[in-house]
Amino acid sequence: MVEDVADAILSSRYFVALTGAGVSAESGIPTFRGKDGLWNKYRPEELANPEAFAKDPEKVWRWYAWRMEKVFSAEPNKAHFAFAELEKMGLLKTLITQNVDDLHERAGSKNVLHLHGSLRVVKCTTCKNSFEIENPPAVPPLPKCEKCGSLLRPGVVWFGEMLPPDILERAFREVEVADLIIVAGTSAVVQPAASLPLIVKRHGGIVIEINPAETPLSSIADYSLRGKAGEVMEEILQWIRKVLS
Ligand code: BV8
Ligand code: ZN
Repeated sequence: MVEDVADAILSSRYFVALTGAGVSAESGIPTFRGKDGLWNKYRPEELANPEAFAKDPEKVWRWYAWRMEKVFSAEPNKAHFAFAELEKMGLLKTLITQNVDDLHERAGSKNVLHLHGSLRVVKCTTCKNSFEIENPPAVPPLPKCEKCGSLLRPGVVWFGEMLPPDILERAFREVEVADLIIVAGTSAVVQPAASLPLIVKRHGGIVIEINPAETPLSSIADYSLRGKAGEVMEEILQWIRKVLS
């Protein structure tokens, strides 16, 4: 199966990837819906949405500062490095991620589309001020905008919020032209991200899923590799290196 996937990648014309929290799991970052997932301890409705933030900004900020700490001190894993290597080889054209960590970039990926924003970005709730951070803010006190004094918020897309239109538009254009997509580490339940692989499928492209568990995507995937992204991506990369050597 892995060699078939490697062959499919080598004969693809336009190969893209969609990743989710599962590709950062082997870096020690908790996923959302897994057994030890974030949503088991907290309810997303309570934290990752504008109403929760308006109701209790300090509670939401403390949760994000904790996640930032985890992400900023984590290291990319073999999955991140494999995607970066496939891009360097000129095989992977674009990496579309739902993740808000920067592990793909830190592994060397250049062409990354963040559908749900990034924990590295903090933005003002009132003016256009938005900037990257090195370290999580110490909360309390609530972080305030230097320009206008309003409350700052994490630069991520919350439930019920629009995805950045330019990024979403580019992601749709990518899957329109893709003839192969690897979907790794996502439970494929969050919209509109989960609809991207269906577009590749609809126009006859190949869908490859990498996930230890079944997902709603499994039934339409051409290949479902039941395993950890770090291990499976490493195997695929080894096959490709062997064929190219
Ligand atoms: C929008 C950022 C509307 C914040 C996130 C009913 C039906 C359909 C849709 C909806 C509905 N009700 C509401 C909606 C819309 C909603 C939605 O899709 N809800 C779902 C849950 C039903 N979507 C939205 O609200 C989006 N906005 O629709 O706007 C709109 C339209 C017009 C005008 C105005 C508004 C916004 C969605 C973005 C929300 N923000 N995160 C933050 O991170 O705090 S979503 C959150 O879930 C994360 O970003 C994450 O990226 C995303 C998806 O999760 P996954 O990445 O898949 O992670 P998960 O834990 O679920 O799964 C991990 C997988 O990895 C598992 O399958 C596991 O088996 C696997 N795994 C584990 N270990 C490994 C592994 N795989 C490989 N290797 C391993 N080692
Ligand atoms: Zn401001």
